[in-house]
Amino acid sequence: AEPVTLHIGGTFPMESGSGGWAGGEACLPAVQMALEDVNNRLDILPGYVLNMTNHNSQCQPGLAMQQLYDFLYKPPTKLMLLTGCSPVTTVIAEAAPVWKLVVLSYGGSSPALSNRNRFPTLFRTHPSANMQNPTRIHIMEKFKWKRFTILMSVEEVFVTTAKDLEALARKKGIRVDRQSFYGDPKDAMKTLQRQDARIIVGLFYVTEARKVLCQAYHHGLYGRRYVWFFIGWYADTWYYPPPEEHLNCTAEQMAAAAEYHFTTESVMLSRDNLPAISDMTGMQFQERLTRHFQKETANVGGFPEAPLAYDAVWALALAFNCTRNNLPSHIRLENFSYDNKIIADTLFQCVKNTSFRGVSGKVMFSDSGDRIARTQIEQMQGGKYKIMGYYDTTSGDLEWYNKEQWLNGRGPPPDSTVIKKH
Ligand code: ABU
Repeated sequence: AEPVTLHIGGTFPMESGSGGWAGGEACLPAVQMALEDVNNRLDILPGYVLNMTNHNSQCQPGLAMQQLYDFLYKPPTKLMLLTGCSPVTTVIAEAAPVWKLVVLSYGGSSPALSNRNRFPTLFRTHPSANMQNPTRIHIMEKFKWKRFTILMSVEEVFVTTAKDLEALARKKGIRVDRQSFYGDPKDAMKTLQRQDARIIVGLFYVTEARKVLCQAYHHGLYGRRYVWFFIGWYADTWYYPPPEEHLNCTAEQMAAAAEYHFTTESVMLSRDNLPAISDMTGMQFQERLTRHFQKETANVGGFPEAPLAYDAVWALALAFNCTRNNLPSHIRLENFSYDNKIIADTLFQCVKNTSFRGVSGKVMFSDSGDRIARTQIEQMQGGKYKIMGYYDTTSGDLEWYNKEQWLNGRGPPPDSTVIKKH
């Protein structure tokens, strides 16, 4: 007999008009690869084939809402939605329960998304940005910094991350100052200069990061007395100034300001030699995905997150499989409609109980639908990122390679002006 098609909807930010995350460039091919792999497997969803309708959300929530209505009101009925980028995931996951839809986010890092009351049917393979905060605090303590400043753009993803970081710092007796900006960081940078900020944690999307770095150069907020922490999922070459952004900085100035900054990011690719459920190791997945691109993968948007997108499809397929096996015999998965509570509840339970070895590592969701992951710390040395170590938030263990470098050649700079006693 002909296989039955199960439909899903997906939004991918292929580019980002408003300066958000353009991770669809690598995440869309990763999802398509996973759909192909799942459809070729005889032991998963036998008699069914998965099909995805997808839209380019441009990481813009307004556009994504329109696309959600498109998924809902244009047949066929979708059984689940895949989303990327926090602002888009937020609006879709807030609305989806009205249509009894489960949302699986491969690219939403906002800590706000962990709220089960606000997002009752959301799960994500992308770890929350809060996972970085214990790591940041651990590093502050390691280098004996008792004061730091958060510079952030006013987006819920960064505001909620900053709040959590501030609360953790307070518990450790570390003083935190906070500066926010919307679009243009110039005034905020002047304030940082006035406040004599030395250790600065930046929370913003990459377009804003370039503006910040250029302003850091012009305000002299870089070099031996300053340490910047940036988000680690930007492309490796993020600090090169693209001509269309008309930054008032040359490539050399940007590179000078970027030297010796640190980044933190969740580990998103399994280094395990054991193959994942797809029969590929993380490295094999990455090699296969790399063949899709004509250019250097360091410049492909969403390349680091692609394993999360690939694993999201496997999570979804396994959950459909589980739902099919757990439904009463008179109800079939393909009969799902946007008011079918039995199928929706069974599917929700199946996603909740997900547990498999993915190319991004072990895939499991906490009660709030979150992913648990280790953090990787890197430092830019000579224009290249070098791994400094790993932090395990669950155990509190820091694996540190003592490879950090400082411009003064001595050690970490102080967190404020040192007043000499005579
Ligand atoms: N690692 C990409 C996260 C993007 C976002 O949360 O919008």
